[in-house]
Amino acid sequence: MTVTRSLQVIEPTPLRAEVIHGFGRGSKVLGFPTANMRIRWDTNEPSSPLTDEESAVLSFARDINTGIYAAYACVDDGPDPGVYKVAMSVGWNPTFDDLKTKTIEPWILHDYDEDFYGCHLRLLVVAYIRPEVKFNSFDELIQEIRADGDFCSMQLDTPELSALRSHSFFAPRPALPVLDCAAIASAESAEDPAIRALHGACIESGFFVIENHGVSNQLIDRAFDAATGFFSLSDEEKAQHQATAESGYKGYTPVGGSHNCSPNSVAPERKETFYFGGQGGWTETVVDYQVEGFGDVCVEFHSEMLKVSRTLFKGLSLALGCEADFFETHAGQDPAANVLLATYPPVNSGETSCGAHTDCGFLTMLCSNGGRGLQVRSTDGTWISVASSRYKFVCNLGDLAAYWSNGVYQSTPHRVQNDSTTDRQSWIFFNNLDPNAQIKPIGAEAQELEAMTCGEYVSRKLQSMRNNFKDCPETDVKDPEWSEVVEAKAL
Ligand code: ADP
Ligand code: RBF
Ligand code: MG
Repeated sequence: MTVTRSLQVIEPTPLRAEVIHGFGRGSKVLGFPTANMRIRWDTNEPSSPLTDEESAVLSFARDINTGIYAAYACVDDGPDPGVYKVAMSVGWNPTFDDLKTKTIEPWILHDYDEDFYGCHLRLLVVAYIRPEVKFNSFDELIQEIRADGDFCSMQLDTPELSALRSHSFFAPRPALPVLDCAAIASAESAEDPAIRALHGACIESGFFVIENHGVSNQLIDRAFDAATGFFSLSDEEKAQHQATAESGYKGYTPVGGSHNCSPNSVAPERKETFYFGGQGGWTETVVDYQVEGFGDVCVEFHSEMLKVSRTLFKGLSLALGCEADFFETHAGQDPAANVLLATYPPVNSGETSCGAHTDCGFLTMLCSNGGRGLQVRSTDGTWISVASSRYKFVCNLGDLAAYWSNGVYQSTPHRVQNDSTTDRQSWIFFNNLDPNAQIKPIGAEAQELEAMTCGEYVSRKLQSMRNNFKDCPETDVKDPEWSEVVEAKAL
């Protein structure tokens, strides 16, 4: 089969859609993973009205000539912020005669460290290359796709096309600051650039991302595999370890079974959780259930995250103008450190994954398997959709940290809304300091503030949530009108 390619430049066409699972043909093994884009073919009986973006993708899939195209792409909510070159197919994939729907399949000419199912892909289609062909062998198909990659790569580097990388479609969007945890660990003063960056982030929103935290990729991968195994057990199996008030809410809670995070969530928030941990060097083994290694992973994850939180305590002590061991000495010896392992299934219309709230504790660190969901409120009331990478942690300060800092640092409202079509899974680590330690707000006159322990402070709000927000007005974080969600740049 002879295949010829020629460049036919088209009007640059922006498309944005969720990355969904394709045919699982192991194309990664063949060397060209394709980020299949979600096309809403369900317009006769739509599950929800099509957005403008969804309509644009549907029209493109319907109307454009099938064939191979060149494009640029960037992943909105995912692990890597770059704009990269793409070779893509639009059509019926005739080599596989079992496929009955058209697909849009971009092969991004870049190596990503992790998958990004559930994220949104931004694609600017810029040129047509060749028609699609039915090949007689997979070897032939693979060879031609490779050649398409080379051809597109070369063409997309020409000045004419390359200028489109700065198309407004790829304009920078808000992003959380990314901090180097190793630099925080080795810093010795408030003037160190790593500490200044931490200070700036805590004043601004209390939200930041850390990399170089020392938790191995391998442990993180094991954690997500074990969690998937755990949540796939039958309801009966999981219910054997149901969380109760007597268990200190430790254990398993099904969808609909836990408290809401916001008084404004009308329906039970759509999340399924497993909660574990305790004070200080918590080493109690979680029952392995039928999932091999689940208990070990829980213990290891807890202990590794505890170390990282101690590094951040040191950074926060310096940033607030104290001795490096301030938090460790006053309230970090035997901290209450718990982990909430959560799965957020895609929401149905009218549902929330987790309503808007501020965290009641000191420091939260989130390790999420990617996809969409976490949104942080910005000062103008819009919601910023935060990018996910399982190997970088999104950290935020809670109310207790804002209180210790005498209001200098922020505890910012955030929420989870999984409006993608795949589950979102998160390992969320909370370090709420030593429950018996007296809070000593830095820089405040002691007599101005109520004497209180960290434990009292945190449990007040937690109890209120568990009582359905009956008796605690300060937790009444008003969920503003559904304001616009601004898509953040990938991490
Ligand atoms: P599927 O059959 O589910 O589409 P693939 O083997 O085609 O599986 O792999 C696609 C997935 O691989 C994407 O959804 C994305 O998460 C991930 N991926 C990693 N690197 C790339 C890349 N360079 N281009 C496209 N997808 C990639
Ligand atoms: N499938 C075909 O059947 N015929 C093609 O000519 C063809 N060309 C492709 C070119 C590129 C650049 C890419 C990324 C894919 C192409 N495919 C083609 C689609 C391929 O069959 C599909 O991506 C894999 O089977 C994974 O689902
Ligand atoms: Mg694919």
